[in-house]
Amino acid sequence: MPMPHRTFAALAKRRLVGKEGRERIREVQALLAELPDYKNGPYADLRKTLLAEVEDTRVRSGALHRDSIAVRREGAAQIALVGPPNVGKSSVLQALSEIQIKTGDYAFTTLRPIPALTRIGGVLVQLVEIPGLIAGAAEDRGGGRALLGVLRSADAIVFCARAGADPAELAVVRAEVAAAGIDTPAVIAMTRADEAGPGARDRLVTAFPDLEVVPVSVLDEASLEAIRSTIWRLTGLIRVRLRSNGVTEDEPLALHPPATVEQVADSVHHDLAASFSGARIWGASARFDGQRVGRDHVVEDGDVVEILR
Ligand SMILES: Nc1nc2c(ncn2[C@@H]2O[C@H](COP(=O)(O)OP(=O)(O)OP(=O)(O)O)[C@@H](O)[C@H]2O)c(=O)[nH]1
Ligand SMILES: [Mg+2]
Repeated sequence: MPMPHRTFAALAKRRLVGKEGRERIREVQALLAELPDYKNGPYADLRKTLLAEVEDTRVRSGALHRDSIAVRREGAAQIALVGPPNVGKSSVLQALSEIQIKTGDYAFTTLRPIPALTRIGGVLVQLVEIPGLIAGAAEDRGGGRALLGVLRSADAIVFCARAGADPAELAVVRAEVAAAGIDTPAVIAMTRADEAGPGARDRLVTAFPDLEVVPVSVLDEASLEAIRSTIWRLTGLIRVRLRSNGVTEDEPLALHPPATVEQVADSVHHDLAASFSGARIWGASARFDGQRVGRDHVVEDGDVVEILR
């Protein structure tokens, strides 16, 4: 039985006293998450009031207006970390990158999408934590629409589910993502895997048979390496390295397959793509080392390409 709506309203009021800005929005979001999910009646009205409160607070504080939620794209691909509160999204983001962010053992530590760059096999990939997607997000509950807007531009999603948690928690989030019409490639990271009891992974596999489940613990470097490879596969990109004067560059180029030698040249410089005469190839797409190919030759992951001027 949920508590009577008047009691909830009084409690909400009490919890918001003296809070402003981020702190107030965090409290409102927590209240929204606790609010029974009635579509009509006093609880629905209360939800409207609370949602208006989020808007008002954002306008008042100026710091959290809609635009500030946007994430500038960087790197070769953008991968979103999405999941229920407190599953360890920020911790994974932090472990995979070099940024310092707030983590906490309570829900809604993160209020806005947080981007971080990570290098995978020499290529920069942008990870973005999407916080606070709760039931009703697709109808803008908890500011969900703006968050889903950020998610929409991601190339792939890593759904995060805490090891041992009820898979239904992630199912709620996934349903909101689906309701928003977002259907990008995805996997599930089973977070806090060091705390996993027996059968934790199997329960997730059973609940989400269509998605790969990868256990991750920020305390286990090998599991972080595994999620890195999984993320790379999710991007769908291939890596090629350039060679000139007999020297192969360390930093690979990332390309969307199928990619031709012309596209390789173009990603170096548009002028080069217009003027080059062909290429030499080493790697999977070459019949032999240093094979001479034309501009339409299709490269493969791991190839080394020497553009001939
Ligand atoms: N044992 C263990 N604890 C973890 C791991 N990852 C995160 N935690 C803990 O889980 C709690 C939540 O971590 P956060 O990274 O803040 O989780 P979040 O999903 O970003 O949370 P919100 O932003 O509030 O939604 C913190 O107390 C972390 O220390 C892990 O791999 N193992
Ligand atoms: Mg967080």
